[in-house]
Amino acid sequence: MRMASLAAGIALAIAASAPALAQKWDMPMAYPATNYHTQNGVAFGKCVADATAGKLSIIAHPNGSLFSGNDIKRAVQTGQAPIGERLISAHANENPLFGVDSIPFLATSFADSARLWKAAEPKIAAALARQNLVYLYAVPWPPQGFYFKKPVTSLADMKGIKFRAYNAATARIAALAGMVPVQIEAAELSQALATGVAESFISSGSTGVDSKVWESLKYFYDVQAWLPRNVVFANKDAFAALDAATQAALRGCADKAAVAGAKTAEDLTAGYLKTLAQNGMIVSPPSAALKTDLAKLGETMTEEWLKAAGADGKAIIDAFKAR
Ligand code: PCA
Repeated sequence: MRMASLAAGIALAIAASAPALAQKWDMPMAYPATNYHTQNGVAFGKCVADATAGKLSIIAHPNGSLFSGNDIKRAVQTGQAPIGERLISAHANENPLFGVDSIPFLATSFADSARLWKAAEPKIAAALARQNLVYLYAVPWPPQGFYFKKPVTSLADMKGIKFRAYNAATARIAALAGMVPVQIEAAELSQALATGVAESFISSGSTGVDSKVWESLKYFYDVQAWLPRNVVFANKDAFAALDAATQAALRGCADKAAVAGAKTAEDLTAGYLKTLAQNGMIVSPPSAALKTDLAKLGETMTEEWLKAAGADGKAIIDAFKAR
């Protein structure tokens, strides 16, 4: 008994005198463990553990298991989680700048998405900083296309369909097309489609494959509307409490994760559409009429976004268009 408490006392004294205790950071994430964003986040955590010789380890909690997607950002802001990953455009209601990556038909390729993000990144980081968050890195999803049960050749064909939305832009598309929007996290998408709560949506081939969407839907239109991003951020106080070397390790690994994640996304894009087709979906480009309708919708939504996002928004778009 005495020996045991003595040993415990010594262990405590050693731990307390160590320059910094080994820390574990739980990282809530919203997408499945097999998704490349999650795997990239796990690799980021391993990079941090290696760079800090185990002083900081990051434990990924995929699929909304720790906090559901929509709660992750607030959890990190309030310090309930020290770090997390979230689809940033889902928070465009807090700040229109968070929706810069979801303006229809503005940046539709990986190269353009990278240029747009480069123009937006400092302003996004500053906006997050005002919310008690430290921006670490962002990774794009593949281009967004439409999933439907029946063939759709114009906007008029969409009328009345229940449309799963994941941010303000997708809800706005539903409204402009006369569809009925329902907000649903990716983790609940399969179930929503199976039960008929949703009958259509816009997303990447990645999420279509994750959700085995062919079990409920038949048509994918590769309209390439935009490439939204997941952002990884830390709680400002948790970050500030780290020593300088650990902060630098986080930053360095974040920069690597941004590059690796974007490359993986691009490498996987064609394969996702192939998998959809192999499972019986009809994968095709939009009809000429649908393309025309969508271009108009894109113009409307670009104007609306510029109005909402003000001078900062305009500066980003101008920088993006300047090349
Ligand atoms: N997948 C996520 C966001 C964008 C994407 O491609 C989703 O559908 O929730």
